[in-house]
Amino acid sequence: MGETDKQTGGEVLERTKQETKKPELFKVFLLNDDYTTMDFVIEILESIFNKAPAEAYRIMMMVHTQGKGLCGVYPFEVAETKVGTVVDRAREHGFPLRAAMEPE
Ligand code: TYC
Repeated sequence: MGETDKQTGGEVLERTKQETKKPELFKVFLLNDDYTTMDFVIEILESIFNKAPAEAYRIMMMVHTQGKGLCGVYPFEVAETKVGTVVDRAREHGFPLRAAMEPE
């Protein structure tokens, strides 16, 4: 029986917990490597992270020069799916590109 379903003699108990929880958000990063092409990373940023070309280029160069770059902030399942899609797409093309997620 859930927190909101407890009853006493026909009366519903007062709710003590917040009814809806805010989704926990996760940052998704791309990580640098020496083999993935810059064009492929830009394509990933445009197609998976919905970035405009100039922003995709900026993020790609951030990863290339700083080691990692923020691609977006998403609820857990969305972040997890994007990381998986990046890795699947990269492996299909023979690139070692990696993505990571961490709590916001
Ligand atoms: N360092 C790569 C190169 O010189 C380019 C690159 C950028 C790779 C971003 C991965 O996430 C990455 N070809």
